[in-house]
Amino acid sequence: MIERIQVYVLDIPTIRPHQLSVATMKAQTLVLVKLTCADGFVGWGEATTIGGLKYGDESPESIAINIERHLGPLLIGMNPRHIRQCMRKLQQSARGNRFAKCALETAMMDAQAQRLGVPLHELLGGAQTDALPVAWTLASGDTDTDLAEAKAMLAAKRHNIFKLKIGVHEVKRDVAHVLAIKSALGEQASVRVDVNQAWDEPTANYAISRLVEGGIDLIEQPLPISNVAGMARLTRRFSVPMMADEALMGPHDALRFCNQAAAYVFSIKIAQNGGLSQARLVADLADLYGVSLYGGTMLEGPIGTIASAHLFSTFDALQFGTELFGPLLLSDSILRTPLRYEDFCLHLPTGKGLGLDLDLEKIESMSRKPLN
Ligand code: MUC
Ligand code: MG
Repeated sequence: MIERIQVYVLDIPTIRPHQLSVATMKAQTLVLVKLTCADGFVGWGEATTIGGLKYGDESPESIAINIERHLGPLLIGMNPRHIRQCMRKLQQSARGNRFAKCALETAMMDAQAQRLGVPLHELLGGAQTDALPVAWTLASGDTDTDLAEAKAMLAAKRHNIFKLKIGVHEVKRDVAHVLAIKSALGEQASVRVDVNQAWDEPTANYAISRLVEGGIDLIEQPLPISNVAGMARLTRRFSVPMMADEALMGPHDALRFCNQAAAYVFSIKIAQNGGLSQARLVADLADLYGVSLYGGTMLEGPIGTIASAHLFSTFDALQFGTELFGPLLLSDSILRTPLRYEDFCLHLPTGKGLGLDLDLEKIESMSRKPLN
């Protein structure tokens, strides 16, 4: 029986400002869920978003209060082994709230995997790899700083895939910034851009023509999420792949993108899609329609990052790697044993459930009191 659900909200400064077209982050707010079962098993989940309400339609505060007041109580007394039934109850009783639902499903899966004595990925079909390639996002807002950061990452063998956040500045300045970094790094790195919906279609046509010539490998969410037809036109027009990110909020969006051939790649995010099972469904749809996969992040801490890693490790192919670097952007850690980032990859933990060594006292002491 599910006995207790607790929420923790932690504000952790980032190691440097992280500039997206929608927000400049100087801190990240982790929303964590602890689910305690009557048989003694405890599971953890995470529902972290970006920039308050600037990125998505759930804020850390709304997630926390909705879990505490509405979603959590629905699960109290239910059988924690029957995760599908529990998720069905949440779907039937509450609209939206994809991030909150993701945290609860992750916590149930963590507890159930521990109960069965297996790593979480075994509930999702089993890992097909134990090392996931990890991109790093260059988003300091300054070309020289970004380049120095990329060179340091290459030298440390931590990342050789770089995603550049653009869309804040005038398009010519953004294009010059990206091309300067690509030409300095050359073939030793894959350089991609994430526009976070900042362009209209004419701007996208202008910029992407130049980015293709400069050897950029991937264009992420260049247009607003509502412009699916525009994404389809860009996908047809350019040889460089278009990737859908924010536009994918579950299987229905994924199906629309598949039917309209509106992206060549899907960024799979567990929270944005409403949990591990829904994200799995999106990935399966992508496979059916010949869409390639990328493992996305909401810049979560270790819990959301490793939950995502368990799912991504089960994919048949992850053609564009992942960007599971969230914990590395944080200036403090909630783990007693750090995650293993080595040889350009994140290495999957081998323990039961999520397989994390959480510092429970630190989580308790760092959490906001009260939560809002
Ligand atoms: C996004 O839109 O992809 C992921 C990496 C990063 O730097 O920002 C996030 C959000
Ligand atoms: Mg993105």
